[in-house]
Amino acid sequence: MTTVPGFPQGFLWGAATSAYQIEGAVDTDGRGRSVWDSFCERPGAIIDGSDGRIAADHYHRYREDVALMRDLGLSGYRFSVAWPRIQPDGTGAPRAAGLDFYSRLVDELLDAGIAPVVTLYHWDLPQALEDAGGWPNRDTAYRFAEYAQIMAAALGDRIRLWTTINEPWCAAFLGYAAGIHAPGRTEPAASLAAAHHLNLAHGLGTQAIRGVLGNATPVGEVLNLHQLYPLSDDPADLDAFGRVNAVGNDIFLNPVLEGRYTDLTVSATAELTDWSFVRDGDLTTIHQPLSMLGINYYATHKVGAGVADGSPNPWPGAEDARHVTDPGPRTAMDWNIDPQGLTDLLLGTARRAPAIPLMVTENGAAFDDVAGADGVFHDAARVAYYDSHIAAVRAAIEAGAPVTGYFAWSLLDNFEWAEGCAKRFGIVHVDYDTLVRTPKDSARWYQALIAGQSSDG
Ligand code: GCO
Repeated sequence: MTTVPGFPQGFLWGAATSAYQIEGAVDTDGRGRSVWDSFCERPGAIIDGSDGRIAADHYHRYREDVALMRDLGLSGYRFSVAWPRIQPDGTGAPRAAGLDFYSRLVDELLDAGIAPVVTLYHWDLPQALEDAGGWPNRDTAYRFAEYAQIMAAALGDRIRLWTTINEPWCAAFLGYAAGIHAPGRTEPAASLAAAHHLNLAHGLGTQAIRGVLGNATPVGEVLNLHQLYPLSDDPADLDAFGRVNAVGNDIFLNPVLEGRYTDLTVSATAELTDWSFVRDGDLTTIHQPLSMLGINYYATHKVGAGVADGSPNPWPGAEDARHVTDPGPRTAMDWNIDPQGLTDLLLGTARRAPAIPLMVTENGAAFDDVAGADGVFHDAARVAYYDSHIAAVRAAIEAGAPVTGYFAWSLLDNFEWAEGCAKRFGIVHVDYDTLVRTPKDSARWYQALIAGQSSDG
């Protein structure tokens, strides 16, 4: 095993994907419908009108994809399980075909020497559970625990690391407040109940997995913590910054790390809800020992005082804040490129949760890739993005942050949610007509880094 200078022995070098974004095969082997199948049918919901019906067809090509990962030398692969393949209606007996797909995938990874890192929920809620109220409905958290128990029994000790919920901020607030992700609801009060029930699902799910596999089973959660900076030290800017931080970060971090919601989280949202959806014992349930905390990082922004314009946004209780990004180079998502933000975020999180190993569970960039005359995608901008951000992780480690893995987002070009197939995050190009995979320069660069051959390393 090689070690990349500046990174600890055993560090996981991986890539990440999610089920709805790559699998396709939405009607295959009895898979049920998810909220994303429905959302994609809503006119105007997806910028280019695309959907995940075929995506990268990974469901049929997973062997080829694992072979690609082996070739790149990855030591870890983070993927998600499509809940509707396991329980088409979100409840009841599991479907053998769904379990079998993930079981085969895991075996294939293990044969290739790649550690499987599973995410149980990456947003593809069974539509039947949404029809029963979705995440604002408390019962959804209990359904999630049942599903987690099924997966723990099926995949067992073959999994290196379980993660429960991916980016609950997006699921709760893009899905139920801003309405730009499935299920497309714009109900800020309900979105706060959704956030609490996603937290509860993490706690109940963790208990369910450890109930099957034992208390030592590695279980964590994945958050897209927002690396925010106040626009100025003007009190109005600091007030807006504080509220955005409260509903962007603290609402997820404090319950899981400390078993409480902060006063500011509650007071900032007091006009929307009285928080009566929090029941006795919930915070203890959410506050399970974390084996790791996953951080997804892309960009930074500054926050100051502004004026609510009445349009739905994903910051319930802080709808009036102004969000500004620094000028300078941007990705195709129009996100700023700020590697220092990743160092700051890792160090800040490490200070808040000193005993918990951290992983960068997603980091990467979309650019408008153009093939060279040789048919290869010379994605120099993406290489530069990875180079600077991996250096930023190294800097955080050197300053004491306990980072134990890094996962490039993403292995493959894929269905980028509301942005459809137009935004490409892969280190491997996917031709959506032929489904042919072609590693981009960034994949070769990452391969060399992992092999310890990078000039940079
Ligand atoms: C996530 C992410 C991914 C996105 C990526 C680029 O939640 O894990 O949203 O699914 O594709 O972050 O936007």
